[in-house]
Amino acid sequence: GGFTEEQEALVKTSWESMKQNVPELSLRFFSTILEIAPAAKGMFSFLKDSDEIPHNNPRLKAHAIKVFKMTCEAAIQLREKGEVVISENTLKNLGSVHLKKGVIDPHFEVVKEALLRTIKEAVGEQWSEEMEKAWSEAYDQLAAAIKAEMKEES
Ligand code: HEM
Ligand code: ISQ
Repeated sequence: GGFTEEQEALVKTSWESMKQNVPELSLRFFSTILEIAPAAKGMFSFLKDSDEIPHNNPRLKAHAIKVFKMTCEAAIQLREKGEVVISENTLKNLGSVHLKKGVIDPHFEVVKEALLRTIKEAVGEQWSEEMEKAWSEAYDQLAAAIKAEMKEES
């Protein structure tokens, strides 16, 4: 079935409440990725010169938040157009960055799991199965677009 207005609203309202706390959210998200897949450490330049996750790295924060924002955008487009549309330049850049860093398909499941866990923790009692499903669907469609571009470029 299509992406409903209700699903779009679940994503939008949870993101609105989460974005009040961007620094903590981005750190939790990133830490959770590395918790699930410690081997992913080597891919991120934020960790180049240290073993610890930097607590105030503006690039880490910006990129982490972009994943949330883009997933939220994807939800809006899924409801409006029935598909995720990303500008050609953005998609080409995302494809080449992830390809160059050595990202492969199973990594996308890791990031998805980390995203969902971070949201669950952040929204507390607001969390529901419907909310999880809405974020999952939006993320899956966004990930599919990036993966397709990576295959195109490889
Ligand atoms: C970089 C988004 C999935 C690992 C980035 C950037 C964005 C982004 C916006 C910054 C690009 C730039 O520098 O111009 C996303 C989105 C994803 C996704 C929206 C899924 C829907 C993944 C996955 C992995 C990953 C599955 C693997 C664990 C990385 C790495 C970088 C990166 C290693 C480079 C960071 C650095 O500067 O060192 N991603 N990403 N991403 N992403 Fe992702
Ligand atoms: C880049 N791509 C996917 C997930 C991320 C999480 C934190 C920082 C950067 C990221």
